Amino acid sequence: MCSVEGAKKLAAYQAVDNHIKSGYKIGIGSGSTVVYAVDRLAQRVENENINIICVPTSFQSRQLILKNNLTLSDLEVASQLDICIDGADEVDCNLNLIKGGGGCLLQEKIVASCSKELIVIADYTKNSSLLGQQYKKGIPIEVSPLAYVPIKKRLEQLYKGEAVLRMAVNKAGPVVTDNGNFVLDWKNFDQSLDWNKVNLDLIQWPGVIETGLFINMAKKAYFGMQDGSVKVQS
Ligand code: ABF
Repeated sequence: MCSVEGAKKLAAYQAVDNHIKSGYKIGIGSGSTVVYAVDRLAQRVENENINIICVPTSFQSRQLILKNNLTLSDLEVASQLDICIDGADEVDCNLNLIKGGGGCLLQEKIVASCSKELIVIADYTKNSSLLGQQYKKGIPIEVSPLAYVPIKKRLEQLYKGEAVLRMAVNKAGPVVTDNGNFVLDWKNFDQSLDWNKVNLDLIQWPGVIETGLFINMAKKAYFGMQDGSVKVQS
């Protein structure tokens, strides 16, 4: 029986071993599963002497890259990446994703969109048949602080459910993203929504910076499973 933490490590190690080649420019996602991917990248740099360049998707992943002595870059220098390896909050059977539970959705989506392929690494709890069924904290939507109330009202009126302003753990104030924005977590929506349409609609609303709906972006997902195997979905 494999723990959730063990499952994250299995998925991350296998994805890095299967996909990363010397010379690659790599988008480094955020979250706890990515920590294992960076760990494996650092081992491979040390043991195999591979040469890689890493572009972070958040302050957290920038720190990870630096701490592991990997070569840090950015999209100004490396605007076309070979691959992006990132976690997710939920992955459906068509590889559509909910991301942004960690608040890094904007940079994650930008970096993924500059990559030839987005490879998802996750533990078995993230695997879902219908997007929106599994992840109970809601779909994250990054919004301008100016507009969080009108966007919340419009979202609830048009699409139902409840859009909750994400608060800091100590409740002293809202969570502020790496980009200076707020996050609305949208819950209890109608499960039968067409997520592609919803995403295309929301990103046009003034004040919506980005959504945590990653539709048709991922190429493959690696899930560490309870039995110690890795399930690969493409
Ligand atoms: C990032 O980290 C996010 O988009 C997602 O919210 C989260 C997944 O984290 P973990 O790997 O800790 O489950 O990838």
